[in-house]
Amino acid sequence: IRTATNSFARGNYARISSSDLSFFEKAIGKDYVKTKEIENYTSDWTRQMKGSSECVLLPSSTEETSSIIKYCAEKRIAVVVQGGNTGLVGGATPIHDELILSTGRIKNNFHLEPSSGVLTLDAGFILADADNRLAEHGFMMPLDLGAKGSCQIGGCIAAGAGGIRLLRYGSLHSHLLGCTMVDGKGTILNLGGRLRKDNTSLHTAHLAIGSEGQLGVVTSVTMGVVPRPLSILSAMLAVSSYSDCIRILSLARSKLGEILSSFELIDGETMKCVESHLPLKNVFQGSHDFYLLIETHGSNGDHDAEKLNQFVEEALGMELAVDGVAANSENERAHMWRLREESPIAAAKDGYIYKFDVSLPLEHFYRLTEETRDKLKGRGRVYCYGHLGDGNSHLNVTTDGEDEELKKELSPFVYNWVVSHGGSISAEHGIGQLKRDYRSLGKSASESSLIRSLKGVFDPHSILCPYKMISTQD
Ligand code: S2G
Ligand code: ZN
Repeated sequence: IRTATNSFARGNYARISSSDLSFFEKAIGKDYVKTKEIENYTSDWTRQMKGSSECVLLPSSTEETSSIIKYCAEKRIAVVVQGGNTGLVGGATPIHDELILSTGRIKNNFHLEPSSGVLTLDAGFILADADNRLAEHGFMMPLDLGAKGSCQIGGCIAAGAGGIRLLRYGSLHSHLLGCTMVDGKGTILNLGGRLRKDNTSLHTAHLAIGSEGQLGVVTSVTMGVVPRPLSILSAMLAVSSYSDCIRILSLARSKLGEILSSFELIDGETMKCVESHLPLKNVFQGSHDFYLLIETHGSNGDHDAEKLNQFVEEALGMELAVDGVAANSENERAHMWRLREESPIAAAKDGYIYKFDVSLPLEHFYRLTEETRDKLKGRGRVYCYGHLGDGNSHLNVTTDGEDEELKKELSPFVYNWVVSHGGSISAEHGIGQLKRDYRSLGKSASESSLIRSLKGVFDPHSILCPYKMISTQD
């Protein structure tokens, strides 16, 4: 088994001096050069990853971002780019004392073309705020994730976020049309455009998706947004075996068809963890081995409700589900989603957490959880929730305190297991710092070399987000 060799030794980057600070203050204003009370920027939300940055910059525009990056390139100052800092792999968390450049203030421009449903917005817009503004015009953001209240659209693009609507609306690649990015030299790149169809060159804007700040700072995004569904319905099923969950997924695809929007799994251990750490109650009596949360998006509430109820009845009638309930109100629907979207919060309250986000062929999806439980034999608690419809498992392990031994064994075990079963070591969360040592697993040497060359083109001095997804050193 390949084990991790966390080589995060500090590179020979400049240390920030007082003259640097005065340059930044002149460039963006003294109030936006923060050197005090910056803990929320220097560590991730689980407080398990933390850097020693001395300074956070909050530029308000592409141009201010460009002047900062130009200066940092000349001075060889390392920069970590940060949006809402909701990431799960420490991609936006400094390793050493990298300067933090936050896009949180870049939110001046928000322009929707109602006829075409094309939206151009600055990177700092929070996903939920953008979605609320679209609602007034009958549109909706094509992605939704648990962190919607604090993640920023620029960060969603840079992280290649997936979320709970991907099954229905596709990945960000289905929606991104263009973006503005400041590269590692400070050059402002306007990539792509506003057209839904423009096949005249390389689709360069798509390099921004999942780039994790390695190529540049995304400061503006142009994307297609989707009609807000007139009817959004949810149901939950209690299921006693994983194989029945898969059968129910096939039933959902055939019976719900075009209105199927989400198909999420919460396993029995996770539901118990949710009930024990959060003021949330299961929707079913007693505990079951699996819970499925299904959502439909459609344009006719009666039609959709009939289809969804029929689907629930059939799943029960075919004895694939042992219990089932359709939400009868917005509150009931919201409660069902809280059980799923707050599973990560419950797991994080359960102890020191080792988080995974893997894609697996459906036949192996839950086997990984079972084999991890067998391997740990009670040394840790194992939870599984995720986007079953996308084959995306969020395996989480917790221990009462940080267990160095377990930490050394667990990632190599999980990632080698996943790759040997035809999966990906990161379905949607990215590589960041947490998975840095496994980033080449499953990648061809030619592709890894191309990626390093691209990094060299965009960031020749390797000042952007060093020590993480792409490193020209090794
Ligand atoms: C999810 C986000 C949080 C986590 O819940 O779908 O992508 O813990 C995750 O993995
Ligand atoms: Zn997820």
